[in-house]
Amino acid sequence: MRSANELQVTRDEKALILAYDHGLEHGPVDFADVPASADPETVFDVATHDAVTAFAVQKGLAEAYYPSYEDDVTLLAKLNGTSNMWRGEPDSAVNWSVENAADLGAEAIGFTLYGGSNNEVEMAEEFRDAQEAARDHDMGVVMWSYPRGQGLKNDTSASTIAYASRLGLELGADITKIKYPGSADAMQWACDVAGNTKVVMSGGSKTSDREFLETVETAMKAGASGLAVGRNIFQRENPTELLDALEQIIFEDKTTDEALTM
Ligand code: FBP
Repeated sequence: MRSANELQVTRDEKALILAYDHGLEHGPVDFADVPASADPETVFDVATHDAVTAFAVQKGLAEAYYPSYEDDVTLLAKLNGTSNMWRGEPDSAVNWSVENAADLGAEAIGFTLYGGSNNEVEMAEEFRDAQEAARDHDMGVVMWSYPRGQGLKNDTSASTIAYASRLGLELGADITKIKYPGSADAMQWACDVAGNTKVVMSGGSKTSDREFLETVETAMKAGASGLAVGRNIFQRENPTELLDALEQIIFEDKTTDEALTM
């Protein structure tokens, strides 16, 4: 079985995953502030930045655009996803098979698990099938571990986020993507219980450059292995500048102040 340090989607054991599944998960409203970001080519171009270790998209974008970028972009196939119009208990349709993603050239799969949802059991069983198929194809496995639903009052509490990162280890992810739990101590707890699974922080809604970089710096110092980010990159007019700074913090261990003055 592959070990996490053999992952094609990491650089020096760390990851900066650019996520661009928002057209499905949130809808075009996420592209309103920077209209060019609705054009997949614009964001595929951003994904060619050296700091980006993998680009997470749904099947349709991969089929239509990835062939033009296969030399410059590492594809992470986000297999499941649901639109924001769904009003039921949190759930995620499996839109893409591992076999098809492997044929397209994906190096890893991404899969959302809503622990605590009424649909957790079915989602975990779907994850099992995808995880085992990914092993057969020598692909990395990234879990979007987002507890939410009827079982949870606070889905970003320290104990919930630590549980989220542990689910990734228990169920066989190489990398587990969690929401930032609000403090260095809580992030450290989540990283400590993740064993040898790499933990990456989810970007969340757009914030200022400094606020975002300081949160990433805190997460890295607490034991995170990087970041999986969407809106904080493609909702900026000049995403390259922020990626340059993130590269310094994630891969060169620089502080926010150092990264902003380079
Ligand atoms: P952001 O950095 O924009 O938060 O993207 C990360 C991500 O996990 C995306 O892959 C996904 O579309 C989105 O967040 C889902 O966010 P939520 O379900 O919390 O609205």
